[in-house]
Amino acid sequence: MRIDVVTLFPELLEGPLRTSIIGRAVDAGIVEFGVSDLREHGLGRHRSVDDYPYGGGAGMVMRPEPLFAAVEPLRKAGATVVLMDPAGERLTDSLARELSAFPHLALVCGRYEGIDERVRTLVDREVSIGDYVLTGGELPALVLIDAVVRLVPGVIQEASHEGDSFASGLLEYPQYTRPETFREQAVPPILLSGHHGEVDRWRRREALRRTLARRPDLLDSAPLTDADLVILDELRDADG
Ligand code: JD8
Repeated sequence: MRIDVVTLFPELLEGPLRTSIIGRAVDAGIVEFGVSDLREHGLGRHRSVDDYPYGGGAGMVMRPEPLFAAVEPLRKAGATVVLMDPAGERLTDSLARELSAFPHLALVCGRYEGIDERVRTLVDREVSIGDYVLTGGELPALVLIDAVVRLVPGVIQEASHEGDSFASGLLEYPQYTRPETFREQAVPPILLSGHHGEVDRWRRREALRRTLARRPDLLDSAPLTDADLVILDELRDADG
């Protein structure tokens, strides 16, 4: 998979894309990144990329010409072009899975008060990472890359996506490692018992308990078995 990022701040992307699991996917040749500096397509002696908004108002708007100059060659190369934008479709695990199947993505990052509206004709999708205001599209692009790249075959142990909380539709069960007792808090004895069947049942119950307590909305769409429904009734009876 190839992912190009179009940005005024290439340095915001470089460290994260070289680090940890994403960096390893690059070293393994599974994903390839290109970071394109919009300033290189800026206009005039000052390489200008923004201008005042027609109709007035505060702040600056990104001009269309540099964005078209940076993105058109990526489109021609076959990229699916994604604009990071607060008005976009919300990034979910399901959208990340869909995007992980494309061979070539180009992520367009705006800054300032936003982009000239005509740039939307250049993009295939618009994606937002959530309802909070950020200063530009670079951190959203990194979030999207992180969510997508880990799903590309070979990047992480396949078995670990099956346990993904959003794959099961539930929150994660509690996890423990050594030591067995830390500051008077013991690891639940069932996890030390070696009874794998009982461990699995305990984990399912705890995932249901946590989801019921913290994200009951998820239970409406999670695939639940009859045994899960019995457990949920017990949990509701026990704690309200
Ligand atoms: C791109 C400029 C700054 C400042 C409106 C658009 C995504 N979930 C998300 N939150 N914020 C963004 C995002 C913000 C951006 C740009 C994405 C380009 N800004 C804001 C206030 C006024 N602009 C985002 N994806």
